[in-house]
Amino acid sequence: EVLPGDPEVWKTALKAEHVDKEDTQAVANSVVRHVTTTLARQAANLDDIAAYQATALSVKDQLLKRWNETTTYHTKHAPKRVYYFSIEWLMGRSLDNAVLNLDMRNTYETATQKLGFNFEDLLNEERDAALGNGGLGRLAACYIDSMATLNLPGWGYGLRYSYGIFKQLISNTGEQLEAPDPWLDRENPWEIARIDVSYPIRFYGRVESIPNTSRAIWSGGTECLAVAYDVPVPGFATKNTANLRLWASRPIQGFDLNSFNAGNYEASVQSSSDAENITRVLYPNDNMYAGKELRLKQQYLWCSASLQDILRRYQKLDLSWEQLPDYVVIQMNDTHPTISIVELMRILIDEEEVPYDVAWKITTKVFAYTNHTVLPEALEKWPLPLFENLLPRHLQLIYQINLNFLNDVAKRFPGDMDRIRRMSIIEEGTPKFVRMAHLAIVGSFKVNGVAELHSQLLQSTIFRDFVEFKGRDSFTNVTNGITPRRWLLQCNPRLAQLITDTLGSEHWLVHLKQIAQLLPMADNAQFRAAFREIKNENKTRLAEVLASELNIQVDIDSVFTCQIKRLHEYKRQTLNIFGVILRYLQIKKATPEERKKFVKHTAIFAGKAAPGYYIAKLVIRLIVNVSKIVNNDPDVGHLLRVVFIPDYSVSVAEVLVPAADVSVQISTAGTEASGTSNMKLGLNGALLLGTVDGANIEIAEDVGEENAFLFGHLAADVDAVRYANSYNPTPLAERSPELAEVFKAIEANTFGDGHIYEPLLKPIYDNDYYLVSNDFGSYLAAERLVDELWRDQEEWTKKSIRTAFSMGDFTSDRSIQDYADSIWSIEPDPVPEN
Ligand code: OX2
Repeated sequence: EVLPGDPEVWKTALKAEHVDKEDTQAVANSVVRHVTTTLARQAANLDDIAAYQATALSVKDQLLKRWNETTTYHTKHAPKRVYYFSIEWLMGRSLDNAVLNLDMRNTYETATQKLGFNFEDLLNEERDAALGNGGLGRLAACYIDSMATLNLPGWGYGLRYSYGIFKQLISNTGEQLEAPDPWLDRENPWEIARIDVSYPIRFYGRVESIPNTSRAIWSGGTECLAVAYDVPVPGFATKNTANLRLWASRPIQGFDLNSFNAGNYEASVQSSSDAENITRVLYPNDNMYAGKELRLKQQYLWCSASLQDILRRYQKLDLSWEQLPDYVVIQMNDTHPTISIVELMRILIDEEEVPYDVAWKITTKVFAYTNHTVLPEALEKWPLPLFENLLPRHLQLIYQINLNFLNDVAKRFPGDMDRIRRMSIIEEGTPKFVRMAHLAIVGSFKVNGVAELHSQLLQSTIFRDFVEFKGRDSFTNVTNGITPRRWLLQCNPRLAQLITDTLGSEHWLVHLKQIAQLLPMADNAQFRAAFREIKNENKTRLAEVLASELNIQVDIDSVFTCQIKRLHEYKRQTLNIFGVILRYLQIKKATPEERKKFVKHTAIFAGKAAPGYYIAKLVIRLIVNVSKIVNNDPDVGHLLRVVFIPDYSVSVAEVLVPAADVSVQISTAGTEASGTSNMKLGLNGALLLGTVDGANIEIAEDVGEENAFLFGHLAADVDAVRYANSYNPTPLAERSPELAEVFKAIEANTFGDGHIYEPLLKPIYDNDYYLVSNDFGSYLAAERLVDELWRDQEEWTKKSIRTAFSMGDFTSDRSIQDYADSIWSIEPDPVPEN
């Protein structure tokens, strides 16, 4: 490398910057340097917040060195790269994860201790980066961790929302209230603002076609800037550091000087605050399409900026556009980034003067699309008038893409008008709609689902026509995974240590399959005792939090059942809480002698409801009000506790996951595409209580069905039951006498005014779309098996050990390797260690 100025001075300076992994003093020096200079604070008035910030900044220095080396190396080497486009990145906290991945946790712990701080306390000062709703956003976070760890050249692209997912408060009456999440208020030590990396983004305006070409000029409308913020993401035990580039919207000019000079101050700043508003807040819907113009603006700003960035990088290689797919692959996390297919066409055709057919060939070799849901209410389709107004040139291109596509369909299936209508990217009607999933499939070379069953369902139901047209090879499955660094090493350090000690090395953290070697330990009484002791310690830690934060006393000898996920009808928190109510009624009815036979239960719930999702909010209300009655009923004693933990987040999950005995995964079969809390909980030894749905199926296969509690109707039977429920409903008491008893208790005001819950109960009486009543009986039977097994703690622990050590396939490293091999065709390209 050529160094400007005096190379010796450079070299000495760079060397002085080096911090040895084990050098506690050097780490302390770097923390103190940030205290005194970056933060301008003194030792005397240093609180935990500032100490956390200085520590984080010091760790970021380490990350940036590796980040620089990685980017320099990749720039020189120019490998094919993958770009993961996700509108959500649910990263959680970074400090603990970073020091673990850097192998500097001990050094930082000791250094901060010597400076007078408790490292755990500092970790708790960090605010979660909660730029996501649930599984989809957390998946992206696990995936970038694995991309970095596997030394794959890849970047993530997303949006830097000023406000992440809302903070959930629970009122006295059990209602969810939403408060903003101003996570950037304290400054974010993990990002670097790249004010020099920004791109103009246009909205609205008009289009003029250039005669005798396929080109057009898009002008007018309004413009703003997308500015890059980079978040370095370290791999585990490698120098390789990935980049997560998040865009923030900014006005192109500070304010409108003409209005300002004319004395119209409000108008002069209006357009500037309009621009800033685009990336102001994350849309708080999970698995639910809302159709708001601002959301489409977010999507376009993010996609256009990311593509401009990628193409600028590519152009430095000085190659032809035809070679783009040899250097660039873009994975679309759901349909949210689908507009980037059209944006790449626009840039190639209108700006780079590439002929239409050539541009289409290039584009369709660059994009791949991951679908995460078959739920109709989650599929994005933009009202055409809204779309045309905001992105007029893109709509023209979509018409052209659709025309060519439907011509090809017509050639393959002559006269099949119904098929053409079904497959069209434009849905007819008033208004018309743009179907983003269809556009995503037409513009991608590969489409995948996120678990075996889900991928099969995609191919046999909503995308069936497309499989018939494009061929089976264009469709595949990549089962989701989770990073074992955060979801075992970080959240359950004692279990991680036990594994490392027993295996004799840490390799399992990057080759998770190796934990299967520990399966025979299930039959070792001493190991079981150690394993159980760790689980109990994790339960104790959770119990302390519940006592101090919620004033609820739980018995750590009870079964901790955990259902921790977004509130959604298809996820059926209802089944769980109705089961709890039935248990409560049974305890009430029992004699003191009979009560002794009950297995003690602690039912733990956590999760947010979309602010506009009335039924989901009502379920929270029911859970909270049931918990108030049950937890304070002297008849219940220690037999039952119900806990709703407010404001679920990644960092809350890190406390819950290691403490769970039972993983509650009870969606209606065929509705949960994969699920990922099932993987986190399983890896930490929770037994699966679940339906035959999503990744539950593959988990049960791997852990062995004898170690899991499966129940409920199968996906293949759901439609028929649903049909019977709505067209020929039998009375609830016939479908499920137990559920009828539960409903009666609710209606009799056992948990406060029963009237309130009518909108929740009525649909179950009337047509029960999600099969709650049809699955209740087998759910209760599965719970009885749970209770029976719990009575034999040695047997339970055996199954728990077998569960944990059979989860080797559910690491995101395996998922990412699958993507790299079967979709991206990219190779590891590790930054050389010096
Ligand atoms: C979620 C799915 O509901 C969940 O099953 C899956 O595990 C997760 O994505 C990651 O693949 N929004 N969130 C999801 O799908 C959509 C749409």
